[in-house]
Amino acid sequence: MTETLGILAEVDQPGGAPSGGASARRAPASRRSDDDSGDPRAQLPAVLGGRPAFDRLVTVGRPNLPEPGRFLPRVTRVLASGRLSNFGPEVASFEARVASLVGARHAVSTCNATVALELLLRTLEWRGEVILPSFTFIADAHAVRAVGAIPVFCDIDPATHCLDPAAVEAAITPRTSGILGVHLWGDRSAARALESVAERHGVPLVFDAAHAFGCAERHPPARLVGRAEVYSFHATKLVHTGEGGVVVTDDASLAAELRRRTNFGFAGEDDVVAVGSNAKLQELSAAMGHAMLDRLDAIVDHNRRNFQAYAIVLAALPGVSLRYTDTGQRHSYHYVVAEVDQDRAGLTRDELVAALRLENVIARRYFHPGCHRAVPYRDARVELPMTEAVAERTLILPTGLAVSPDDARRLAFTIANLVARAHDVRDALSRCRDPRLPEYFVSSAPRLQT
Ligand code: T4K
Repeated sequence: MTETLGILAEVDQPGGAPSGGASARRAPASRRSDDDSGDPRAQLPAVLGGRPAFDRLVTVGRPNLPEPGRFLPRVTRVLASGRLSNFGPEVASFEARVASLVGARHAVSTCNATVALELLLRTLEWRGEVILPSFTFIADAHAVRAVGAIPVFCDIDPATHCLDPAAVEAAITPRTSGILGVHLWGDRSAARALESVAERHGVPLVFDAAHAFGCAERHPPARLVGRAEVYSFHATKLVHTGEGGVVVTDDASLAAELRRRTNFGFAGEDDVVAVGSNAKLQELSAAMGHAMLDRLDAIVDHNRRNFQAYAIVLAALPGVSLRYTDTGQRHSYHYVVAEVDQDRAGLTRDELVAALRLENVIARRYFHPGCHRAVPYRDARVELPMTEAVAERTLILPTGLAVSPDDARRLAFTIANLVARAHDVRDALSRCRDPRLPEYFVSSAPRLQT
């Protein structure tokens, strides 16, 4: 459910808090670009010749960094130990911390989440059809294909952006070997309904939880839903190890089997018992992971303040709404997800993303156009109307430690300013050839093909 009211109620508004996007919409189009008030509402958008809202790049995905004082001593210790990989003590203690934080009995770390997904599906011997969303990162489809299974893309519920349990139920056939759910944007609210469907049909269920670290159900008490979950610790994630991932499960034999497969399938010094890979996390990466976990609460708190700063402004702005699912979850606020209603905003999502690039803001249109439209998968020719509609209107806004709440507020007002001048912005974009525009925007623009 798109609902920002709950979080707005929690907002501790400082003096001079913004009054909302409505006033931004009244910004007079005749104001000069050299207005130095610092309020983006008083300035011409960059696409109309004004100065960019930011003098540095503000981007989705800028990594949160550990505190050097927590990270560097660990690095020194790892170097002194002479143990750099193959199940050293940093990895072991990092896995233990992760397992305890997510409430699972076992955590098996990997070099990234994509490989973790592959190993998991291979270990579970999913060789038939695998039901999964198309509205997710392409890694999910690749993992299914990599183990020789057939991806069956299923539509999402626009309220959660996650698999629609009813659509999943309808997609189950005797050939279904499993369901790969995704807690997109950290939203776990559809997980239990999916679990009911899976149980009713006796189909195994696992989750891609790449976005869900730091997100948990509050009520009822958190427990693992599905047989296993895969988290990503990529640099762009809430907590990261540079590159890395982990499979968590309560199943000891699954964990043992997975661990073997991360190490070439070795059961002993030279006894290979399964087809494996080299998917191990390094000690230095685990050191980074520890230092990031030390910062977890501070990062979530920072993200919450950024989210609130966005929410205050965007709540009053017609046409651009912030997604916030409050179904008794603890959030990480790692993804600031907005939806653009082009009829009300006067701009399409892509136009807004393009205009923001000229303001030195890199917002992303994750996960456009959906896996089912990607070259390797588009032969499937499935009809996913909800996926297509949501993929067309969703954009992700920058957050994390590299973005301050003031930046978030400024960015939200910049969006409000663009929407307030939508007609002029659209017109200027249609003539704009700035190389900073996204390649897809330029190549899809009819004006440049003439
Ligand atoms: N499942 C889901 C649902 C996922 O979202 C992902 C990964 C996976 C599975 C697979 O997990 P891993 O195998 O990666 O562990 C990025 C990430 O590469 C990818 O990990 C992530 N999802 C996805 C959502 O985002 P791109 O193609 O958008 O990356 P890129 O290079 O454009 O970077 C994103 C932004 O971050 C850019 O604006 C630049 C900035 N950035 C990035 C890095 C790596 C930095 O400022 N510094 C950096 O070090 O995929």
